[in-house]
Amino acid sequence: MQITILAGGIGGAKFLRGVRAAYPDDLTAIVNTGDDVTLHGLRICPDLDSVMYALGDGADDERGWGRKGESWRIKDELASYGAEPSWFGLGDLDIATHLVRTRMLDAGYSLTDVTAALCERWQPGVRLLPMTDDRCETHVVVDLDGSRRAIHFQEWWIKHRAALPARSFVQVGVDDALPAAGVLEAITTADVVLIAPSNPVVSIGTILGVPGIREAILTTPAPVVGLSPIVGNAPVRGMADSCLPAIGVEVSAEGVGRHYGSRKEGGLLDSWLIHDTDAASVPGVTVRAVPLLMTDDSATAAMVRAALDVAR
Ligand code: FO1
Repeated sequence: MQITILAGGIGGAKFLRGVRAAYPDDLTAIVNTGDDVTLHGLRICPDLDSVMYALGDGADDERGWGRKGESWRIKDELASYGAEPSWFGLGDLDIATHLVRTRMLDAGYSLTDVTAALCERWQPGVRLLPMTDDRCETHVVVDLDGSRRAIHFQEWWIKHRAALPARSFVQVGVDDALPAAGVLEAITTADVVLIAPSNPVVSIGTILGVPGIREAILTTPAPVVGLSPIVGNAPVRGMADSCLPAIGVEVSAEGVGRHYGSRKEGGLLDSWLIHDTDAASVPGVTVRAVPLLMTDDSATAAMVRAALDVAR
């Protein structure tokens, strides 16, 4: 069963562990790279790393990102030098990943090739594809110190804890970005396409902003099933509730489902899974209420089986 999954970072990583538990062969994840950032001369790809570490059993599940058994000696040393930014959590073990990635990128390898090389070690059991090999970093337009400006997503999310109201989101460079090799094919040749319960704006929305990807979703013969990242009126984790208002979408399973829209009307979805305590009507989309809390891999696997079931 060839399954292609659009995924972001923390939620996407948990979801992919469930997909792998339920259907271990022939999985391809198209991962958001809008969170990517260059800091201290290192190229950092948070969502690709969260997914790679989680599937490779190297992730700190509590923290949600970075490595288990991590230490922060280099981060502390950088702070002692006053080397900004000090707000970004650079772990010692994580730095090795960024050093290998940065060196390979500088040598001319694509992010796709770099990711494949890093996965040689981690053996995630899922093919990880960046949505694009081109830089398109999400920036957030905020009012700060009396002026309106665009700051990098990581600065908004980490330094400001997403507390500055987001006026809009801009993926700098996305209009010139090309889908990475294999991305469009993974969507159009899949048996099923799943949209992970990731942030609909800065993760899924960013992936869909890469020219060609939305069209591939619209035209693929595979059924497209989304899973709601919102339970009740709040995201299970992360900051979707700080993002959705910026694009005028209600923070609810129905709001996000309608935002994604039905493929019959040029949208993304054939089916939409919502949590069993929620209700939603999405014109042109089959809605199914099932338990959507990814409490462990078997709970997530059950969600995935429900998604495949509704896809049939
Ligand atoms: N998230 C934080 O809230 N604080 C951090 O200091 C932080 C550092 C960090 C370092 C590497 C990495 O791969 C992810 C990191 N994240 C951190 C998560 C990062 O902000 C991601 O973009 C989130 O997962 C949102 O997608």
